Amino acid sequence: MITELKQRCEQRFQHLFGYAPTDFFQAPGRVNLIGEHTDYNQGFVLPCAIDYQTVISCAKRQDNRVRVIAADYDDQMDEFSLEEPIVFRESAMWANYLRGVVKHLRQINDQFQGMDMVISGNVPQGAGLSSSASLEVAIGTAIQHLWQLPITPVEIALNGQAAENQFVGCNCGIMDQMISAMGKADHALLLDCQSLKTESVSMPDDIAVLIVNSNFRRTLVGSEYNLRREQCQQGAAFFGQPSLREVSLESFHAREAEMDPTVAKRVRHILTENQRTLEATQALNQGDLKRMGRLMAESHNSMRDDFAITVPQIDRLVALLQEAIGEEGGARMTGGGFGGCVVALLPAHKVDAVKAAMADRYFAATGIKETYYLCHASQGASSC
Ligand code: GAF
Repeated sequence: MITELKQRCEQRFQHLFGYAPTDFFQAPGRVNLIGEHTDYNQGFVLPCAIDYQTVISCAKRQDNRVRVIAADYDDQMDEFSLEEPIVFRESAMWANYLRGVVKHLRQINDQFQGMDMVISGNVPQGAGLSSSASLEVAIGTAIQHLWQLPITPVEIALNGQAAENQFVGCNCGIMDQMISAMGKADHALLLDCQSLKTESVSMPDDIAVLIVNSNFRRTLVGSEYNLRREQCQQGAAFFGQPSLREVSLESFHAREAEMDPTVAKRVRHILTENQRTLEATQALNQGDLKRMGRLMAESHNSMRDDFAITVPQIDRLVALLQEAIGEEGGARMTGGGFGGCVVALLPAHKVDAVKAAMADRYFAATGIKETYYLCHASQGASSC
């Protein structure tokens, strides 16, 4: 798949700019195995990078102009000068990810000049698989390599998050950019979102990562996401702490009854989800799919009952997958919520049987047909 994206970027570059690109870079989307909404609470997440990517072909320029073509948006071009303030473009949303990354990068290191780029990708958009983070990280990686800037993958991830928070206006946490920048082939990554320390967790070939798109379009995702952030912040403030990372389950249980009931539920999800994420890391390290499946089911129930970020269509899809998979493995909603994708882990040899068992059961229940992406835990951003 990456070969096709590269060819497309190379061909469009040559055709539209009239010369050949010098370099190619890629950054992947991600699927989160467990640890949802814990990142902005300074907690733990366990995502893996997937083999769906954003690819960039590029070349340095001798002046300060930046020209970028979005091959997937009818070759639309964005062009601006590094000598002028970089401003938000209402008419082309895709261009703001690029502009935001460039603008924030210049605040860390401005030792780069203009460049020409062509971008193309195959991370499904609006499905909760982090197409925007992969775009931000791909651009950051391209600039870093092209101009040999002394900045690390963690800084590229933080820069992507800053662009998204402050320029694009989406208040996301750090998980998506970190896994896109730091992913390791055949591994998931336990990420401590407080220290930004990572630990690779092996994903053996005999465990399949099956992503199932509910094709239920996410709505409310922005406003509800921000509301969950506020409620978690209220929870931390109730305990007099800067974040929920500093709150233990014991102190929560001791004072739960005094709390606003909605805030208490949100806090319970975060605290138990952190614990499940650490347990899931152990389970995966031991190749224990049964335990992993139980933890995924508990995580889904917690997102449904305590964090209230699932929708009936997703709950149905998860229940059908859990039934089809049985005890060896499991399924849960993945990502920000309110629609999007479900992630399933199962023995690789059972994938066809599980898909066959699903038949048209989801369609019969919801009137929507699901889409499957069988993924491989992949390498993070790199030249390609
Ligand atoms: C979205 C956000 F971008 C992430 O930072 C994370 O909070 C996730 O939702 C929920 O776990 O993908």
